[in-house]
Formats: sequence, structure tokens, C-alpha cells
Amino acid sequence: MDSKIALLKEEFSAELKKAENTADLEAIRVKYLGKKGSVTDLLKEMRDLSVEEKKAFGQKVNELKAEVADAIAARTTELKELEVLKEIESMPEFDVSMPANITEGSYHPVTLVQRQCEQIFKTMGFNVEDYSEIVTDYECFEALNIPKHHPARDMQDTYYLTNGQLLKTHTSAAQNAIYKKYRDALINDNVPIKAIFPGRCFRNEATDACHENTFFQMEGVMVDKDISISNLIYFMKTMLSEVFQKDLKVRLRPGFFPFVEPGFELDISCLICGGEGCPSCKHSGWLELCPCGMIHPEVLKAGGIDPEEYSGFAFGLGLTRLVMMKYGIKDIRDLNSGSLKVLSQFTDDE
Ligand code: FA5
Repeated sequence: MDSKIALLKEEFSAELKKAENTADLEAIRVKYLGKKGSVTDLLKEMRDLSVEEKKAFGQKVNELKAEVADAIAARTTELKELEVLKEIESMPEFDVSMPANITEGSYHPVTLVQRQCEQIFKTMGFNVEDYSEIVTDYECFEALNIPKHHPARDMQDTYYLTNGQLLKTHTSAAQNAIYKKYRDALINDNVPIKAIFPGRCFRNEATDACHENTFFQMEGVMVDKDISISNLIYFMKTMLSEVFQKDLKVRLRPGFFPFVEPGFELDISCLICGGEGCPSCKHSGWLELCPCGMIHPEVLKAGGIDPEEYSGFAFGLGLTRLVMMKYGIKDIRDLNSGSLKVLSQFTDDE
């Protein structure tokens, strides 16, 4: 019996050496370890042995089985590595330092219009501010005269983090920080606060042609002595005629926002349908573009500014909607689609 095992080992080693690929190895595995394989056959021969002999021989066969399986596994790894190396060698030379052969990128249309708006407001003496996308409940609501449980919060459901912070629902969330940043210059040096702050906003919304869960707004505030609604209307009109390079049909109607008093909705006649009504304007012919109003005294107070002495206006331009109107984009969702077919149509020159 021992000689049979020794013979099988020798035969197996010779065949293993000859194996050239993983298919050969599989054939060897079946030949030795398969149901009808040589090693399995050895076990069948134990029938005629005594109990003691069976025990000793069984152990040896099991050792042989493990040895054969290990040797096949090791050789499989070796051959697989060789196969990969062969494949790499057969590949054409690849120079990782070569510039990628891809189409030149272009700015996202929101970036283009945002920059254009920034430029327009800069020429009118406004600072451009950046602000975080994750804010506190105080910044997004409380400082804007929207206490906890105020019904206005229902309109702006958002995504909350476990630490109580949230993804900002509107760029108004930066107002408080802006007032605090500039109030000393206003009070001590009579420098009016004039700032715009564009940013990404998030809302838990049902999406449609004019609503997205992630969109851009651009907030603007101006605070000084004797600021009135006339100032607000002047800046809004100037901005829109500069962006569109033509006079637009606009309408101002009362609108409620807890952080302005009085508050307005500034709508523009839908440029997609020419005011006829379409899905982009919810078939009304008008598109809500820029709510605005005179900053509420409580909001000024929260920013450390005395409302008896100073007044101001604020507006919250729907930047993504402005982009839709400027470029005739019918569905807001195209702007977040990442589709190059849609987005690469827009360039700096437009
Ligand atoms: C606000 O967010 C107020 N913070 C605006 C404001 C600022 C009012 C300062 C007064 C003073 P509203 O929820 O209406 O308001 O959004 C403002 C604009 O953002 C809308 O007119 C619209 O153009 C745009 N907008 C709002 N929700 C969406 C949305 N889901 N998808 C795309 N644009 C949106």
C-alpha cells in the first residue's frame, strides 16, 4: 500500500510540472481528487484491511489528499499570475504621463450665470460672500424670525444631520452672519452693508419641471440709513435687464416671508412659452424668480443692528430658475443630470 501511495505521488508531481494552464490543473484535480480519481480509488482498497491497518492507511490517504489539493492550489496561483503577466506584456505601451484624450470641459450654466450676476452686483458696490451648505437651525430659521414650530418651516423641509445641523434650505441662512460681519463698519464708519451670497440649497421636495431638491439661489442684502422699497426695485430691475440684455415683463405682488416686512414675490413673464403657460411655469405664464422685501426689524436686531436707526432690503433670487429662463431650459432636472449632451452646449461667450 505504501508503495502505491509513493507511486501516485511521483506520478502526480510529474503531471503537475507539465501543467501549462489552469485548464490543465483542473483536469489533474479531477484525475486525482475527483469521485473516480486515483486518490479516491485508494480508499476503496481499504475494504480488505484489518481495523488497525485501515486506521493507519486512511490517515496516510487523507494526508496525500491534502498534499495534492495544496499543491494544485499553489500551482493555480502561480499559473494565474503568469497568465496576468502575459496579458500585460501583450498590451500596447501605455504612457501615464500623456494628456488624456478627452473633450475640453466647459462651465456649468449655473456657474456662468452666477458669475455674470456677481459681476453685475460688484459694479454696483456689492461684496460677494461665500457661505457653508451645512448650517445651524438658528441660522436657517431662528435668526430669520422663524421660531420652532412656526408654520413657515413646513415650506422648507430639509435634510437634518444627527448633530442637529441641517442642509440649508435657502441662502437667507447666511444673513445673520453677514450682518454680524459688517455691522461694525456700518455703525462706526457709516459703510452700508451691501452683499450678495450665492449658494446651493436643499429641500425635501417633490421634483417637477421647475422644482429640484438641490438648486441654487443668490441672496442679496443692503442695509443703511433710509433704505426703501425704491432701492430694492431699482437693484432688481438693473440686475434682470443686465442678465437678459433686454427689458423684461415683471410683476411684484405681496408675498409672506417671516424675515421681511413688507414682503414681495417678484415674478417674470415665462420666457419659455412667452407668457402663454407651460409646464416650466406651471401653466401660469409667470415664473416666481425673486422673492424680496424690507428686512424685518427682528432680523436686524438678531444681527446686532438697531432697526430704529437702520433699514434694509433683502432678496432671494432663484438662480437655477434664472438659468432656465436665460437659456430656454424647459426642465430644471436637466441641470443636475450630469448629461454632457445638455451641459456642453453652454460656453463662456453666451
Ligand atoms: C426663499 O427661499 C426666501 N429665502 C427668499 C427671500 C429672501 C425672500 C430674502 C425675502 C427676502 P422661496 O422659497 O420662495 O423663498 O425661494 C426663493 C426662490 O428660489 C424661488 O422663487 C425659486 O426661484 C427658487 N426655488 C425655491 N424652491 C425651489 C426648488 N425646489 N427648485 C428650484 N428653485 C427653487
